[in-house]
Amino acid sequence: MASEEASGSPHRSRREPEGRVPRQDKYSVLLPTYNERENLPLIVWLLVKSFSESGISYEIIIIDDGSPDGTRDVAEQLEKIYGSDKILLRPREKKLGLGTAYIHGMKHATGNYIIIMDADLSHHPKFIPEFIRKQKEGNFDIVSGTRYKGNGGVYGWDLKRKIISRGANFITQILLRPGASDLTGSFRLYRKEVLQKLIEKCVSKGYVFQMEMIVRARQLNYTIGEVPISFVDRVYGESKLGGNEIVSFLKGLLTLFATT
Ligand SMILES: Nc1nc2c(ncn2[C@@H]2O[C@H](COP(=O)(O)OP(=O)(O)OP(=O)(O)O)[C@@H](O)[C@H]2O)c(=O)[nH]1
Ligand SMILES: [Mg+2]
Repeated sequence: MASEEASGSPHRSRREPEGRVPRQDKYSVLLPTYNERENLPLIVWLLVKSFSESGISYEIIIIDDGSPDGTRDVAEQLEKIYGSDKILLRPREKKLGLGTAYIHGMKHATGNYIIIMDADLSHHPKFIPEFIRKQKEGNFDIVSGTRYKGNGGVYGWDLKRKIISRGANFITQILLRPGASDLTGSFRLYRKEVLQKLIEKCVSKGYVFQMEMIVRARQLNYTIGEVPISFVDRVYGESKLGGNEIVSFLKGLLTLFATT
């Protein structure tokens, strides 16, 4: 399928007038949350604004993993405010990790495109119309936000965190040559069937998961477009990046290097 598309078969959407999205395209946003009570109302408001201003059909699927801070109650309120066709709360009892949160969310998605992003306001919804434009422009299977190209960047991180992120990207570029500039980021748009295929193939959990998705995408000859994004460190809530994550990232990277 990917090769067909990559070979440039004429695509209906290319004939659409500038800025118009064909009626049948629908975008499902997967929003995993763990202790995001303060962030959730804002991110949802920004998403709704961004989609409605550009006349794009969408739904927002919130996958809350039993957050002790009451994120789920906030999500229920939002469902009431915006309507249960726009906000779909699909919670799980306990914290089961991000990888399976995406799988769970995708089961409920009715869109033909899936957008994955963090709920902590590090990823700004204003970039989504650009992702969509980019996808149409090159008929890409995946569009990945990148902090490491063009106007992309990172704000609010200390030097240590910047070095870790840059370092992880750099080592991976050298070892696996994946053909995308931001491998550890998680702000991306996928064709639904592409994401499904990739999730089936991916074995890793934790931080290395995002990177594996891109590496596998290359193997399967999926095409990847990139959009520069500015990434802002979370203001509310706690960061979960610790020494353990770094060690497991390196282990995962070496496993991928050895097995792909
Ligand atoms: N459903 C679910 N969501 C999670 C889980 N772990 C993290 N998240 C959410 O996934 C997104 C990314 O996690 P973050 O904690 O922001 O990870 P990060 O961006 O790498 O690190 P910091 O922003 O520095 O904490 C956020 O929206 C989290 O709330 C989980 O186990 N289950
Ligand atoms: Mg974050």
